[in-house]
Amino acid sequence: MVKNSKKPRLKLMDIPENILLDLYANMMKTRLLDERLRKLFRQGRYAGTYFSAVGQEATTVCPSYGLRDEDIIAPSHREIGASVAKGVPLDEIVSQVYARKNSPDKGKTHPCHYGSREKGVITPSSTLASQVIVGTGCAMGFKMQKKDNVVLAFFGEGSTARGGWHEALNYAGIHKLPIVYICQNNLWAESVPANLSAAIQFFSDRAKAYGFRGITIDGNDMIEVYKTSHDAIDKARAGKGPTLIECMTYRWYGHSEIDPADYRTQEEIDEWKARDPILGAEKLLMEAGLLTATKRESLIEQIDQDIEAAVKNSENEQYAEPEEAYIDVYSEKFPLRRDEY
Ligand SMILES: Cc1ncc(C[n+]2csc(CCOP(=O)(O)OP(=O)(O)O)c2C)c(N)n1
Repeated sequence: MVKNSKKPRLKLMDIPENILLDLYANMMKTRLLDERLRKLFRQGRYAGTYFSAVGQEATTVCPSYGLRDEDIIAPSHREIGASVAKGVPLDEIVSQVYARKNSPDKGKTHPCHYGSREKGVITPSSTLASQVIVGTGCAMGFKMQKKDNVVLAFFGEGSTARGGWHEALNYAGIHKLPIVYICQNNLWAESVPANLSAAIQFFSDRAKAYGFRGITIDGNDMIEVYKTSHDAIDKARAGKGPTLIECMTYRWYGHSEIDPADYRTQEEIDEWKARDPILGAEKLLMEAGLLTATKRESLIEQIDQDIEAAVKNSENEQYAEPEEAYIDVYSEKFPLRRDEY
């Protein structure tokens, strides 16, 4: 299933100890937050629905970790881990889900459309792959401004069937833009299996048509995702153009909390749960003597406390006034002239 996998050649110790532990801590924080937000939805504590990414933590946390604030993330709806690893405060993440006034979008869009101007995360729109187009535009902006910043654009395999997705990658290939495209192939686009989204086995093969490298990796392997994505980020930063990385992974729950996901078999779910990215990382770190059961427990305790504080703060916040719906929607300065960059 996993093509071009570099797994046997990767060594744990190629990555500094503090980074390994930070990656693990960010994955754990993402998991605990995600599970908590699922429960809160089921308790009726906020409206809409919730798109869980439990099971997919390595594919979002590892590429996003260590980016600069000025680098940009263009997420879709299943990238809570990208916001966590880019350093968006928990209060902002939770209040986005609760649609409260203190949320970066002030409650304009629906749960899981995380954004942050300060941390360089574009608030996604509901139209699939639209963030890939906007992200590609940002990469063109960096190139025009001669900045060595990069963009990470995230999407599911189902989104690669959209026309705009292809136009964006074609454009990035032609102009060798500083962007890394990360496909979270979780085998399903709502109830549509991957083989009904494309007639090819590897979605990374799509990069060939646009003149840059595509690679398929084990998206549940923290080390493999970190190494592959950061090699691609370094390449993009050095002006050597884009890369498409297909991460094979799996969402443990339904498309959203209102989906019972009865189109999947229990065997498939069990097989992927056994490949839990967090358990895999724990095993590696414990074997290397970097993590102990006690350290793990105190990490979980601290994260749980921080999550509870963020939930409490969001629940105490107000909703925005209806008139505020128009604020932050239109630019006051438009068009931006070249000499204003
Ligand atoms: C253009 C468009 N078509 C359909 C939808 C409804 N929709 C939202 S998420 C989704 C599935 C997306 O699948 P994929 O891109 O594989 O991402 P995943 O949900 O698996 O993470 C669909 C069909 C939409 N938001 N936009």
